[in-house]
Amino acid sequence: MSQESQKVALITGITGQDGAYLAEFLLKKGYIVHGLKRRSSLFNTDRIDHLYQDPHQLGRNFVLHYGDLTDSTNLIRIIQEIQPQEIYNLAAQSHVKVSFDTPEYTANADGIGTLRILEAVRLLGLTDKTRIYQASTSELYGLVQAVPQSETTPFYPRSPYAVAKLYAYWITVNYREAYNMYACNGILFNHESPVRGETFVTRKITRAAAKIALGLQDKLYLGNLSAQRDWGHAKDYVEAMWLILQQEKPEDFVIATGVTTTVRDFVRMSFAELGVEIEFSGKGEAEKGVIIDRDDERLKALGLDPEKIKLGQTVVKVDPAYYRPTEVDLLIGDPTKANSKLGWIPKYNLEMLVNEMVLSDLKLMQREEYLKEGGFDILNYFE
Ligand code: NDP
Ligand code: GDR
Repeated sequence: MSQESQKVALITGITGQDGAYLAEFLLKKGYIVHGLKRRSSLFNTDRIDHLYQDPHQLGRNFVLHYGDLTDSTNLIRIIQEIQPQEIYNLAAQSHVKVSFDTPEYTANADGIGTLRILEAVRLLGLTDKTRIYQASTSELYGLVQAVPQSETTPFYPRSPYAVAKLYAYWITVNYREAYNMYACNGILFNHESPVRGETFVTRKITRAAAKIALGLQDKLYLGNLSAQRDWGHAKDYVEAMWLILQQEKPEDFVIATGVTTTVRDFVRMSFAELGVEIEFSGKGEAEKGVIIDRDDERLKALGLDPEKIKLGQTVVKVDPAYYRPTEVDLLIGDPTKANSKLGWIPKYNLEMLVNEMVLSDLKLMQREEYLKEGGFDILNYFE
């Protein structure tokens, strides 16, 4: 394909979970992919290092630019330079709990950041050329109004993150209506993967399950075990983002699996994947998860030592520090519109997701154990 006939996309948040999967997806489709990354004191490109191309190479189709959603002039310059046909605005301070600690920054990056992208496209006269995808979220539904949640369910945000995303949602709709822009919201429910950020609950659980099975960690401390989430796989969800920008008319879509699960059950499923059975007892802050059975064959097949799994050991406890001042109790999405209009059907179910995440973290932790045994403890760098 000649470079002139290749489509050009800009992904903000390219170093994040979704940015990495989307970049890979678009490159496979033959796009030239530009990504916005923040400067940081350590490398922050782990998730996209496999896509890296030497800047001295001619005809590159993967290019990174330093930038930030809080910096309008930088965004205007980059968009002017690359003239993208598609912009995927995925950059955000995306942690709900952290948004209670950094509400102003979250509003700036997640709310006004979206406005900056829309304005850049408008000011540069690209409204007919550039299509915009906005990473909206099921957190918009917040306090349960109705289930399952669809494109017509009223919003009731419950965190500074969700309130910032509410602004982003509506400013996207407004620019679409006011300036006839092709700008759409994907209202995505939780989606996870082996490269999910380590402080989101699924990854926190799969990492801890692997460490506990290896004897590298004692306990996992969690917050609200009864929260229910509609969890899908990021790989399926980035395909939906692309489909949303390929339609004749710009519209907003809910992307979800339609199945909801408690955090507690996600814990059970993750340990079960390793051959460890957990039972929960107690209520509220006193709830705990105890090992009640183990499958020695499964453990051995995974290279684990069954002797390290002690029946009766408490491995999960509640720490109220992880509670949120206002919680979102139940999310379950209705993806009917995406199924019928986009033809989007997820390939992964929750069992497949848990399996992939747990086995990937086990491999990672086995590497860590190996290094530790060899006398190299990465946590004790400076000693
Ligand atoms: P991540 O937290 O993994 O990635 C966020 C990305 O945004 C990172 O690349 C991060 O950079 C970047 N970023 C953060 N702040 C800024 C800023 N001020 N300027 C530029 N870049 C910034 O999130 P996900 O990949 O999981 O999610 C992608 C988007 O989708 C987010 O907007 C999120 O809110 C939204 N979303 C996610 C869902 C999910 O379940 N994953 C569900 C619904 C919506 P760095 O690597 O340097 O930190
Ligand atoms: P969420 O994801 O807030 O839904 O936002 P997260 O995984 O952080 O929490 C899910 C639920 O688990 C409960 N929980 C815990 N959460 C974390 N992080 N750590 C814990 O120890 C813990 N214990 C219980 C939470 O209270 C919550 O109910 C994610 C982000 O990706 C957002 O950017 C995105 O918009 C939404 O999903 C859809």
